[in-house]
Amino acid sequence: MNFELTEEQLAVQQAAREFAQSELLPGVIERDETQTFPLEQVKKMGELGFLGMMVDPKYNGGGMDTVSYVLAMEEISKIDASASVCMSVNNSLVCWGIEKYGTEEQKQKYLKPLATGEKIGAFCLSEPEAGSDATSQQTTAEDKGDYYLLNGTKNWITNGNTASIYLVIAQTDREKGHKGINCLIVEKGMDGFVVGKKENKLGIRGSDTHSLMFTDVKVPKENRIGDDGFGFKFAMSTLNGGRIGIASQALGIASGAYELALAYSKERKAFGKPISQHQAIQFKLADMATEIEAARLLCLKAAHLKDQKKDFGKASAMAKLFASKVAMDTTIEAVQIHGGYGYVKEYHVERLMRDAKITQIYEGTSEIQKIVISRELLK
Ligand code: COS
Repeated sequence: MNFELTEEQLAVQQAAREFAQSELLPGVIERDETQTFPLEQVKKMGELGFLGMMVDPKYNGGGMDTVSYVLAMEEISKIDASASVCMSVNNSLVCWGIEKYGTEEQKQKYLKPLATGEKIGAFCLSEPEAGSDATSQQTTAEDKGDYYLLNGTKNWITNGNTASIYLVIAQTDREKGHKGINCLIVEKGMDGFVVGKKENKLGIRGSDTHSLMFTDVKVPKENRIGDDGFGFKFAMSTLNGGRIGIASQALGIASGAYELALAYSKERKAFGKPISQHQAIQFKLADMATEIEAARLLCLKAAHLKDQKKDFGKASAMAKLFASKVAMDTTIEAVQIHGGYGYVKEYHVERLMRDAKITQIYEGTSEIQKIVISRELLK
């Protein structure tokens, strides 16, 4: 077992840290307030290779390992979780899904521009009536010979308007249950595809979350990923990897809040000394740092298993379950340490606290993670 990062991994971490400080920090409060997607910043993330980090260089990706991805996700998420969710979805749901299960033609056509960030991807599983219960898809993809006729509505889709390539999960044969579900690659601009309203959210307010409507959209058969009926397994397998991204996002939100609280505690004086000299604050800092370290190790373990091509479903669910709780607990304590200043926008921690909550909800709620983990334990 080796806990040392390689020089390459350290360089990725440093590059992400510098990018977050110089490009994401300016304007992050305004973007949150005005619900503005960080378009320019995401474009630069693409140029720096942060949107297709693990994709094979032959498809224009960075060819990096998942450990590097975790490190970069943590650094970006410390500053701007709205930018990092775009990064997570593009990398670990859309790029990974197409690279692992797509045809060579799909990789040439869709993966290449996704890996550079020239195009952004979205993953469309959730529906008004299907979130945790992902098999009860109401969206239908009727088999019409050489194309599918897609009808239905998807909800809470990250990158909903910014994306131009969408992985849409839909039911083809209801009698076959989850074995009758397919995943189709849908392009923006296809007739009958409309981007619906933008959600006004508690946190990650800069991210671009929309509903999507499909009315008689003709999707060519060659846009189906995998064999007929593979769509549900595709979604589950892809989400296993996506959860490493969201766990790392939660880790970054937590460590960002902790770093702010630590710095503030050394400056702020109360009862004649910096508050960091009061045991009440020291104990909070000790708990935060310990829990963050544990969350980081779970994220890195899941990433390591994935890099070793070993089963990582349980590890990624554990990482997400734990890191998202740490994000919530740490950000609440960071606000507490900041006192009144923590409750106003300029000090960032209130935003991080709002951003933390979604990590316990999307890509599988904490309750779903417990189902995934306990099923593995009881196998
Ligand atoms: N990884 C790989 N395959 C998986 C899997 C996983 N994590 N979970 C389930 N599968 C496979 C099963 O092996 C099964 O395959 P077989 O029919 O060949 O045995 C198939 O998928 C159906 O699984 P299952 O019968 O367990 O389905 P359930 O309806 O009981 O649902 C849960 C399982 C709850 C785990 C699943 O619906 C889920 O993960 N839901 C949350 C989805 C989610 O994250 N939503 C958020 C939206 S994305 S922001």
